[in-house]
Amino acid sequence: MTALIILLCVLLISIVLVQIGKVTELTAQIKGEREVLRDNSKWNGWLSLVFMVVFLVSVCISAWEYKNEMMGYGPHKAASAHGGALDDMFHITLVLTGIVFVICHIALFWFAYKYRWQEGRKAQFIAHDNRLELIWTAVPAVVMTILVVRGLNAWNTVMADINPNEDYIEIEATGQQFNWIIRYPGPDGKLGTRNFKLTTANNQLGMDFTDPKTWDDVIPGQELYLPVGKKVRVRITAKDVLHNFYLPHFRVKMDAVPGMPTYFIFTPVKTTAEYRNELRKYDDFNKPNDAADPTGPKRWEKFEYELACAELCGKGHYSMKRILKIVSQEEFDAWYKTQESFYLTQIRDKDDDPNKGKVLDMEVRQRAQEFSDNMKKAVESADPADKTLTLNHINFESGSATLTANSRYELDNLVTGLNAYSGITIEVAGHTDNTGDPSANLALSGARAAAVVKYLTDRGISAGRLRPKGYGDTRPLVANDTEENRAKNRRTEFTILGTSNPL
Ligand SMILES: [Cu+2]
Repeated sequence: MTALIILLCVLLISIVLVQIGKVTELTAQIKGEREVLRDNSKWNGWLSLVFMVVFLVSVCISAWEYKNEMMGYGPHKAASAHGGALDDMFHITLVLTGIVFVICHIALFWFAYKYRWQEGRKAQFIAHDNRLELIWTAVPAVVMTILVVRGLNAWNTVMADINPNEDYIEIEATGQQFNWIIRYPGPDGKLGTRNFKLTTANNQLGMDFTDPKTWDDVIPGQELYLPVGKKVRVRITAKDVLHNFYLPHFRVKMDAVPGMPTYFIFTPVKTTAEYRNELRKYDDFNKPNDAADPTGPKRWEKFEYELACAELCGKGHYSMKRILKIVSQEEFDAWYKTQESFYLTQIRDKDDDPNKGKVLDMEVRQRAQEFSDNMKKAVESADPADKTLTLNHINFESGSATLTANSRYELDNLVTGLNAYSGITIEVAGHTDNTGDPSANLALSGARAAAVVKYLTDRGISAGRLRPKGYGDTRPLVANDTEENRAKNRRTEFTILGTSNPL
């Protein structure tokens, strides 16, 4: 339907133009060709002048009107350390080309007016002029050289790679239709290896989980945080088509190319809060953010730095927008602490995990720390309820009292604890769920407690400090109604019975 209307409009306009042409021809016949030519030339000349004035005035008005929205002017000064240098380059280019722009337009329309057709006036032809040629070749060449050399210098400074001794944070941005996957390194400060062949639905980046550096890597949610004043190196890649990593307020813009990693380094120098305070000084930003809600938050209050894709990469291109918050180092650390490892939360012990069934060094360290904290609390607490601890990572082969190989880590933690608090005696308690015969359960739990005690005595803990006891299914933690709950009830615990030498 729309196409039909457009077609009809085009047809109508053509008819109108043809008719106007016919009318002009008719008037020319009546008035005489020369007179019409003179009239037309005069009108064309004057209209050129009017156009020139309206055009140049409009350029000035629109620049004035939007001066506070443009990057590099008013409140939108660069928020990165290198941004000022790039803004200066744009300013110089704008001034130089602006002068040429205004002079060219005035000359163009003024000449169209001044040298319009007039009775008896003849055109003058200049065949060749070496001096003129030289001037208009040399002047732009010199100006261009200055601009390009300055530009190259600025570019080389901006793109200088990190010196490995510097304090910096490296993050990774992977563009895909239609979102950015941003990866932060974990506490080790290093991003883990990737291999596109390992890409699956759960592992969209193809992270290689046999590389310990990937274990603590973090893929944060929608909002990204970076600390102010710290150098950031962004490793930029793409999975499907060209994208472009664009942080307009920081003057950062770099193509994300499939198969060819690129990077950008920048140092944010203004926090989001500081930028908002800058905006606050301008009337334009004290208007309500939502015109329909005049009492609502002001524009400056709603300001956020944004990450966008600056490559028209497909239909959902616009949805690649992300919010970036620049905060103090303390706020950043607090946010970073809340971020969990992608591997440990999404992959660990699932089918995609190449380390399934193994205990990782970092888990051993983490569990040892947890165990020692809990043990300290249990020893120091006066509350009897705090005196019993569950040994979470001790497991037995199904239906038997044989400890699994991975149980040794937790058992070693217990050995360390008993050596640290050499005065305490403990009861080691085995518990089962309610499946099967109660007397068999009782026997099994007793045998399991004894297996734990044997492990401990084999490692030098005096048997006099250890009391194995099987409780079978008599002391469930929760009702035995689901498989998950039954798993909770099958457990090994220890209770601190007393301290022969008070701490
Ligand atoms: Cu894109």
